[in-house]
Amino acid sequence: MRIQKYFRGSGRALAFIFIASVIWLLFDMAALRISFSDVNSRLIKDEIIRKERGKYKPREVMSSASFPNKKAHRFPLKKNERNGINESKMQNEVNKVTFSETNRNLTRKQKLGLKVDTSQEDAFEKQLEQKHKTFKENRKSSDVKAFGIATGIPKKTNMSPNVDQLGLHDKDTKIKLKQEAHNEENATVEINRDKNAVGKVAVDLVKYLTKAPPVGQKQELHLNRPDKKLVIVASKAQSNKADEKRDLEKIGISPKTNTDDNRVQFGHNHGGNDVIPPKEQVAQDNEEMNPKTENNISKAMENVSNILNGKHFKSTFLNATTKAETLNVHFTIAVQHDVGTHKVLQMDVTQSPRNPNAPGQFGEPGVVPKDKEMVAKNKWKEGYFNVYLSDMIPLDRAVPDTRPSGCAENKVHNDLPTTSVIMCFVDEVWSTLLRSVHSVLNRSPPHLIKEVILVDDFSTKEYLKDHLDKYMSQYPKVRILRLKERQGLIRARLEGAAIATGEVLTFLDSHIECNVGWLEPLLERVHMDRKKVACPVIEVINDKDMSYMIVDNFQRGIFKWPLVFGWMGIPDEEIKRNNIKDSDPIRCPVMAGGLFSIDKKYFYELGTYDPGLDVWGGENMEISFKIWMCGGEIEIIPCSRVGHIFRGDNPYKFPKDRVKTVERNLARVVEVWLDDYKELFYGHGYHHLLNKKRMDIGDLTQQKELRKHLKCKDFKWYLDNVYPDLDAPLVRADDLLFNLGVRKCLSIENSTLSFQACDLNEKNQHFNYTWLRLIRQQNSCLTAIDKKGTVSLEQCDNAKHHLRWLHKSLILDPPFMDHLILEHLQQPVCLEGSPSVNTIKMTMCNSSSPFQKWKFTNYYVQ
Ligand code: UD2
Ligand code: MN
Repeated sequence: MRIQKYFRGSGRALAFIFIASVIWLLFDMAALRISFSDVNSRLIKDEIIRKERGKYKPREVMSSASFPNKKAHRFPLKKNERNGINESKMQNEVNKVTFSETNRNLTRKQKLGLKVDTSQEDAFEKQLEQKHKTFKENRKSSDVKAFGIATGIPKKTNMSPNVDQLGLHDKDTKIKLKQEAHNEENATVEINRDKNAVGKVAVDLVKYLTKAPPVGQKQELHLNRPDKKLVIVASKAQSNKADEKRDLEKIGISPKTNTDDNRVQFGHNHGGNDVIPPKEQVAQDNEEMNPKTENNISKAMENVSNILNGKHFKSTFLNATTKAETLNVHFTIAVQHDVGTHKVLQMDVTQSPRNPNAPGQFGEPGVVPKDKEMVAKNKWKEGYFNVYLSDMIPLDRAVPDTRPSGCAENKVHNDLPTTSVIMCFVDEVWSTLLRSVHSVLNRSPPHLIKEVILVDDFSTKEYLKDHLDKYMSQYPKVRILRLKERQGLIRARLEGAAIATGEVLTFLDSHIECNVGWLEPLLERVHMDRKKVACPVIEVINDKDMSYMIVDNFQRGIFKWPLVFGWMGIPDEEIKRNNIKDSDPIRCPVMAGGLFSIDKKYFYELGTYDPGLDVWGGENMEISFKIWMCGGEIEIIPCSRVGHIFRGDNPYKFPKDRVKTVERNLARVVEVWLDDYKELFYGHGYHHLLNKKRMDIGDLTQQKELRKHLKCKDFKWYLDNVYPDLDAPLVRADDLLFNLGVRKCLSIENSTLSFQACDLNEKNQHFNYTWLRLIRQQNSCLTAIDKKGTVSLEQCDNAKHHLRWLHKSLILDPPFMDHLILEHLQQPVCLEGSPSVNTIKMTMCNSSSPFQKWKFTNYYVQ
C-alpha cells in the first residue's frame, strides 16, 4: 500500500514534471518562432519577403527564372497537312531564300491588278510599292469631307478613329455601331436601314452620339464601307461649365445644361416637337461657325445621305439642341474615299521549304544525335536554350501557320504604314539572330518593311562583328547600329527608334520567328488608330527541342503584385457572353514587353521609355501604364503570331547586380505611375526599396513632368477601366481596432491613445493597417518609444522600420495571428490593452491573452 501510495505520489510528481516540460517546450517553440534575434531576424525578414512576394504570383503563370512561360503545346497538324502543301512536290534547296507563293496569293495579286510572276520578287515588290504610292497620293488628293454637329467651336477634323468595330456593310445594309469595352455602357447600336433611306443613318448616329460620351471623355467612332470611310469623332464639348455657357451663348443658345449628368438627353422624337431645330452651316474645316445660320436636322441628314451616296459635299457643322437640355456634344463626321482593302498577304518564302527533312523543319522538335549530347549540353549556356539544335535547324525553316481560322481571309487596308523593325541584341546566338531576321524578311510584305535595324548593345562575341556585317550586307534593308557601350535593352531600343525612318516602330527580340501574315494585322490596328499599340500573340519556341509551339487562345497580359508580369486566360463565361472570336483583338492591361508595333510619332508623343531604366525589366510595365493612362490602348492581335524562345536565364551579364537592377527599374515605374497604389508594390516584399540609403532610384522629375504634361489619368482610373479584375485594396485592414480583452476600440484623442466604446462614426477610432504594416490614423502612426514599452504616436513614414507591426502575418504561428507584434525588436513584444489604465503598452507576447488580441473591422488580405 505504502509503496503504491509512494508510486502514486511520485507518479503525480512525474506527470507534473512531464506536463510542465511539455508546456515549457511549447512555449519555447512559440517564442523561438517569433523571436527576432540578431541571427535570424534577417532570415525572418527574408521569409516575410518570400512569402509576400510568392503568395501573389499569378497562379496561372508558369514562371521561369527570367520570364513567365506560356502554356504551350505542339501544333496539332500532321506533316502532310501543313499549309495544304503536298510535301512530295517540295523543292529541295537548302538555306536559299527564294520567293514563292501559293495559289491563294496569286489570286490576290491578280485581284490587286498586279502582274503575276512567282519568280520575280523584285518586280512584285516594285509593283506593290508603286501601288502603295498611288494609294497614298489618291488619298491625299481625295477631298476629305467633314460634317459635324457641335455646340462648341468646330475643330479641325480629327481623322484618327479609335473605335473600329463598326461595319457598314453594303450588302446586308446594316450598320453596327459598337462602342468598345471600356466605355461604361458598352453599348451596341444596331441600325437597320434600307438602301434608299440613308437619312435614317444620320438620325441614329445623332441619337447614338448624343448619348454616348461621358463628361470629358473623348470618343471616336469609325465606320467602314468598302468604297468609303466614314470617320466620326465625338467628344463632350466642355466639362467646364463656364466654357460651356460661353460657347453656347456664342451660338445663340441660352444654356440650360445639366453637366452633372453625363448623358445628354436628346429626346426620342428626332425632328419632332421637342427638338429645337439645330443650327447648321456649311463651312471650311477650321472656319468659325456662324450661329445665325438656321437649318434643321433633316438637312443634316440629307448631308450625311449625300456623303454616303457620293454626292458633292464640302463640310458642315451643325448644332443640335433639345428644348430641355443642350446637346452638349461635339462631334465631327468626316468621309474619306477609302483606298481599298486586300486580304492579308500570305507571304512566306518558306512555304515550300528547301529541305523538308532538315531538323526542326515545319517547327518540329529537333533531336540531338546521341553522340553529340555532351557537346549540346556544353553549348546550352551560350544562350540558355538548345544552341546546338538551333545551329542545326535551317535559318529559314518553315513553321506551322497557327493563326485562328478566318485570319487568312481578313482584309487589311492597302495603304498600311511602313514599319522599321527594331531588334536589339547582346551576345545573341548567331543562328537564332539570323533566323529572327530571316523570318521578318521572308514573311513580311516587302513594301511594308522600311528597314530592319539591328541594335548591337555592345556585344562581346567576335562573330557578331565583321562577320555579321558581311552577312547582312546581302540584305539592303538590314541596318546594324553598334552601341559604343552597354546601354541595356531599353536605351538600345531608343537608339534604334532614333534612326528609324518607317512610320511605325516594330520592336522584336533577337530570338524569335515571325509566323505567316504576322505584320499586316499589327499595322492595320495602328493604321486604324495611331494610339493603338499592337502586340502579336507570343508563341513558344521550345528551349529544349526548338519546336514551334502554339499557345492557348484568349490570353491577356496582366500583372499581379508586386508587378509580376503574367498571362491570364479570359474566362469562358466572358468569351461566351461577349461572343468573342478567337481572332478578335484582346485588350491587355500590360504587354509582355518584347514584341509590339507602335506609331512612331505617338511613341515620341508619349515620351518613349523612361531612359533611366537600366538593362532589363520593368519597361513593359512603364510603357503599358503610360499608354493606357495617357489615352492609348494595348491589344494582342491573335491573327499576328510570333514565336519566341523563353529562356530560363539571361545569357548576358548585367553590368550591376541583376536583382537590384530590376528592383530599381520597378521602383522608378512605381514612383511615377502608381499614385497611392505604390504601397501595394512596396508592401509585397519591397520594403527595403524605400530606404533611400540602400537604393538610389535616380531623378524622376522629368518623368513626373511628362505625366503632367500629357494630362494622363491616374492609376485608379487605370484599375477601374482597364484592369478591374485586379485585387488592389489600398490597405491590408481598416476602420475600428478592437481589443478582444478590453472589448473596446482604440482611439486617439488630443494625441493620446485610449480605449473608447466602439463607434464606427467616430473618426478618431479609425485606423488603417497599411501595406507597409503601419497602424495609421491620418499622419500619426503607432510606435513603441522606449524600452519600458510605452506606446505613442509618431509621424508616419513608410521607410521607418520601427513603425511596422506584424499582424495576421504569414510568418506568425496561428496562436499569434491576432497579435500586434513590433517587427524590428530583437525580442518579440506585443501590443497589449490594459483596462485598468485604459491604455496600451508593449509587453512579452502571450499567445493566450485576449488583451493582446486585436481585430480590425475589415480585412482585405487573407
Ligand atoms: C521580356 C521581353 C523583353 C523585355 C523584358 C523585360 C518578350 C518576349 N520579351 O524578357 O523584350 O521586355 O521582358 O525587360 O516579351 N538585350 C539587349 N541589351 C541588354 C539586355 C537584353 O539588347 O542589356 C536584348 C536581348 O538580346 C533580347 C532583348 O533585348 O533580344 C530582350 O531581352 P531578353 O530576351 O533577355 O528578355 P526576355 O525575353 O526574357
Ligand atoms: Mn527574349
